[in-house]
Amino acid sequence: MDYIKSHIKNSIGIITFNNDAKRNALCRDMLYEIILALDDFKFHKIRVVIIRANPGVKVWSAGFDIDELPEPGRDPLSYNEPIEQTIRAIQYYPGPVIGMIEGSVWGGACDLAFVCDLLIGTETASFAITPAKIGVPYNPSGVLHFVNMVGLHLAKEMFFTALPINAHQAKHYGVLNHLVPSIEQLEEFTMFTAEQMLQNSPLSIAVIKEQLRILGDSSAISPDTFERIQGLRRKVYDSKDYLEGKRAFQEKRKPKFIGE
Ligand code: YZS
Repeated sequence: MDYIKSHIKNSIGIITFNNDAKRNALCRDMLYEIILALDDFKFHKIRVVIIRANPGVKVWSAGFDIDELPEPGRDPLSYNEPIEQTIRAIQYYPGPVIGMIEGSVWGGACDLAFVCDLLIGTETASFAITPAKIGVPYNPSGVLHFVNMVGLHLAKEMFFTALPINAHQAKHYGVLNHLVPSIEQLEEFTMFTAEQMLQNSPLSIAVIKEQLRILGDSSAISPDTFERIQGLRRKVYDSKDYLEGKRAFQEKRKPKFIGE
């Protein structure tokens, strides 16, 4: 199946998530389709991209496809996992990528949305980061995306509670650049914003975007510290709790975590 639709409208590239039955859970094939669409837009020198879901959805994306999480013993979010490749494809896209958000955004999809250059959403938008709900050891680059976006304290609250922040909180904390009342206005305002960007110098925008990415990632850590973080994360993805989190989701029950 096609997990996404991609087309070009008024010189703007549009990627639409298209697996409503599975709440746009980000399976590997869907992530590869997003990467291919971005590659294709880049090849055609498309200067602004919009990532959206079908109009009227309650869930923008339910996050990483939990059925595809590896069994314990393997890092679920290592550098070359498709979700990480997709996140980098958005960050490295040489032009603005606008996340157009209607509905709830979960886990890895929240990370994917947070690396978009701008987010515009409706009242139904909400954002949750959920590794603690499943027992996943989140990765350092992902954790940094959240700290950069919402600051340390809210990042901690979001990670520790795994509860969503609503559209008004998201606007208040600067996650949403703009909050609009309806899907019609969302489409209109997002296209208007993208068209404004098309008026400006693409080279200047691409270089400023890359500088902001480099500066945003520029908290240096020593190799020793990095290895310590990896060691800590391994304890989690080798754990009984990680296996329990995945099984509980698949069996549609609450997980029983034991801290081992
Ligand atoms: O029962 P069927 O076969 O129709 O399938 C159901 C769900 O099992 C499936 N589905 C998913 N499958 C795999 N991975 C997912 N993330 C996922 N989400 C949903 O889609 C079918 C429809 O789902 P329902 O639950 O019946 O839909 P609904 O009642 O509308 O509820 C929607 C939500 C989004 C509230 C619900 O599906 C949900 O809680 N999904 C999981 C959200 C979540 O916790 N995502 C985080 C995934 N983890 C990550 O992204 C990272 C690895 S991490 O954990 O680190 O953050």
